[in-house]
Amino acid sequence: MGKLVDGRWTTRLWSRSASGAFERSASVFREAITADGPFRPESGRYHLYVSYACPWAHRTLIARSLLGLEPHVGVTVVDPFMTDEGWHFSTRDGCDLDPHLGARFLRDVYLAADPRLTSRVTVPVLWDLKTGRIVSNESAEIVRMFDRALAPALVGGTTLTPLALQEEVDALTRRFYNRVNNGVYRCGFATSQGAYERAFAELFDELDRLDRELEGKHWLVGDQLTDADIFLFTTLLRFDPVYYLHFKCNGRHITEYANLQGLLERMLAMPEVASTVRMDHIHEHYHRSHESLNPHRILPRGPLDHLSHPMLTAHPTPVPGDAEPPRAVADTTLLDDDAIRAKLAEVPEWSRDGDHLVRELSFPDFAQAYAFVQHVAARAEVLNHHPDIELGWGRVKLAVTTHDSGGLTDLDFALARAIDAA
Ligand SMILES: N[C@@H](CCC(=O)N[C@@H](CS)C(=O)NCC(=O)O)C(=O)O
Repeated sequence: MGKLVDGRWTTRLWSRSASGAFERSASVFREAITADGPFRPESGRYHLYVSYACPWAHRTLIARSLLGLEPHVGVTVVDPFMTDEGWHFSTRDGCDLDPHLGARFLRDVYLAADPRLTSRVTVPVLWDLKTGRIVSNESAEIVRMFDRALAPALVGGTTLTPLALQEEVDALTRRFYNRVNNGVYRCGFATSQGAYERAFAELFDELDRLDRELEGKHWLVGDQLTDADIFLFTTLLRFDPVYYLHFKCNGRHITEYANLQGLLERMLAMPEVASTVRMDHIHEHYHRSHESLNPHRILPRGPLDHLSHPMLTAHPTPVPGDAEPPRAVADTTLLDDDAIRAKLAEVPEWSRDGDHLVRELSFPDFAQAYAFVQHVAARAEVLNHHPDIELGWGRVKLAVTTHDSGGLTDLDFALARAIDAA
């Protein structure tokens, strides 16, 4: 797994905590959509980058779906296999190419927001097409701003967490966050027996308690579905097929908890929720991406084959990004062919930097830099070979990077020439 350090992608091994406990880093983008701005509620202005595999990103997909925000917020789904390059875009089933920045990797979206960023590159990301900034990469806060600001302005009607229940919901989700949602990761990524035992005990204490508290009730707080149910659901869903084995959470299955299993089934019975579930992405992501836990990337078979679970086959899983993607703020017509040629002529040569051919261009504003990137991405599409593109506020860095261990190939030079001839 890698991260960005001062704008550069690095995959060196990170030091472990002295106790062997898994420590999750805090999300760095923490702004919000609010009626008085600067991120105002507007249809088509915001875009979610998610993985179907990720329980945190899944929260935002469910909120978007339940609140009726699909026509207003576009979605791009990354490939479930997170490699050493981090999350990437692909055309595999259920995945999307990046429609806005033409990025190859999710890290390029982060770098477009801040070229000198130091951060992990996580999903979900709420991207603002208007300013080219990341509003937030913190799932709980994205769900809350959808519920409090975006849906009331654009849809009306449904509320996930009514104000009267907010305090209770927040206290409960805070209580089970570290013990359950993050608790499964604390079990899975512990690097000492003691840290694992502590995480394991807290996880099952909390699951026992939640199961008791759900006795005779449909929902965790009040008599309606709230954020609390969504936040618990995305962990429950992954528990038996993945966490039980892969993260060593083998105290009990969720199917052994009558009330937790009831909540899981109640949520899956809602078409708005079932349509956000891709068990194949979940299964693949965890078992293939965590090399330290499963070095040979073997996908475990059963006995619980959740890929054909009856609850899910009853609800086919359409791609929630089916809604027409919102138009980007920058329009390619902002730069015509002459302008593109003039721009390339400003820095006429590619410079060679190890295994890269590099070209850095500056622009008066983000919109023009963005339009240029779209143009180049369209050229690259024709060649089915993509340059690395770093998009900054008024800056674009193109790098043609070889994927051949023998160094730059004819294909790389052809791509550079094709961009020149754009
Ligand atoms: N605090 C974040 C956590 C998001 C998160 O950790 N996402 C994981 C996927 S499940 C990720 O993208 N990990 C990549 C990494 O840490 O490098 C949130 O709740 O939104």
